[in-house]
Amino acid sequence: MSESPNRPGPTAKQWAVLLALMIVSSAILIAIFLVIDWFPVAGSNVSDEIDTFWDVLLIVSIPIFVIVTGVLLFSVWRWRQRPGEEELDGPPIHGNAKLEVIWTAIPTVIIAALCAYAAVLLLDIEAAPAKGTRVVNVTGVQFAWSFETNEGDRKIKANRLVVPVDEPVQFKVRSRDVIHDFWVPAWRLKVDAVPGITTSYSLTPTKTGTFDIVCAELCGLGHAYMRQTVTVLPKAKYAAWVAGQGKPAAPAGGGESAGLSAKELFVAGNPSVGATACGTCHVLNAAGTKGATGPNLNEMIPKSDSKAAIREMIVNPNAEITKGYAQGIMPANYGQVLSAKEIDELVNYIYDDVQGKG
Ligand code: HEC
Ligand SMILES: [Cu+2]
Repeated sequence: MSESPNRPGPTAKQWAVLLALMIVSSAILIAIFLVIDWFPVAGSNVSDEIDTFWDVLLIVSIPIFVIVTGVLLFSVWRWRQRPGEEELDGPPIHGNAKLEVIWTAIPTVIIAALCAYAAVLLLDIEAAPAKGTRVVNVTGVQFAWSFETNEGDRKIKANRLVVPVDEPVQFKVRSRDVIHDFWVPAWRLKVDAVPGITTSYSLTPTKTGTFDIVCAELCGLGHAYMRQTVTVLPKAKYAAWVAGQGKPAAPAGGGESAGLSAKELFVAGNPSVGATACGTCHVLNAAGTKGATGPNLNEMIPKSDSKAAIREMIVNPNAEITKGYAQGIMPANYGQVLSAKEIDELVNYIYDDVQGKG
């Protein structure tokens, strides 16, 4: 078989055009990508550093993409098969040592530099928190987060995360069941909640407002619903919130019965035993809750249902699934973590409201 002609590479003029095109398109692409608003508001002291890192990655990667694509397209055009060459074999080429050294060395330098930058950034973000930093214990359970913090002699437990602005916080993250991941996109950091160990990160919220908390690790059927919010308050408002929370920590040995009323349980649950608030997922008029993950209890429970039937739905949620909803979303642990009395009271509370006697 005969060979096709060995066509030389680009002429000086082609090089010039190619280079100009690459520079212009890199500049345009970088401009477009930097203008795009990739992230939610920057709400913590580390958000800006992380966003800058992202910008640097874009600025470095776009020219590489353009060079690779440019060389590829030029080669397809320059060394395409011409009419009459269908039967010819390509010219024998034995590689190009100089080229290979260059295309190995340059990426090595780029990757090493980016890794060094990332490592410095990571060390900075993961620096140990100063002594006395406020600690918030975060516990993940299918499919909700609960939070606990000490303010002086008060132990504050809540299904809501509230923190003051401009004060460092360390989050100690745990899980009661499977792996979850505690992520507040506005703060940029996330960490897995792994059963059996405590993971953590620290940051300083820098913006007041309400931001999403998202579970970032597929953790079961209700994973998509494992969303809550964090409220960052000005210091004075935070102090007022703390003052309005519960009573001083119960003396040790207080046991499981926190003596919560049915309404308290429905609205706020009992994070210390792992009981997720019913109201996160259910509408109940008496409780004034608006959760939409599970059925509206006022509308879905027939008036003919007995207390025993309602009790069964709470203790054994997967025995019978309400039409239109998936199994495995409603926590199945209430029978274990609530006392019989607490469940009785919850049943009466729901029953009365459904009957219109609430
Ligand atoms: C994470 C969300 C979630 C939480 C928290 C939750 N539920 Fe549910 N619940 C559901 C879903 C989803 C269903 C429908 C599927 C099923 O039947 O298991 C449901 C079904 C029910 C039903 C049956 C309703 C009907 O259609 O007849 C009752 C009653 C109920 N829940 C009560 C409660 C009570 C009381 C609590 C708190 C102690 C609670 N739920 C907590 C999600 C939740
Ligand atoms: Cu989760």
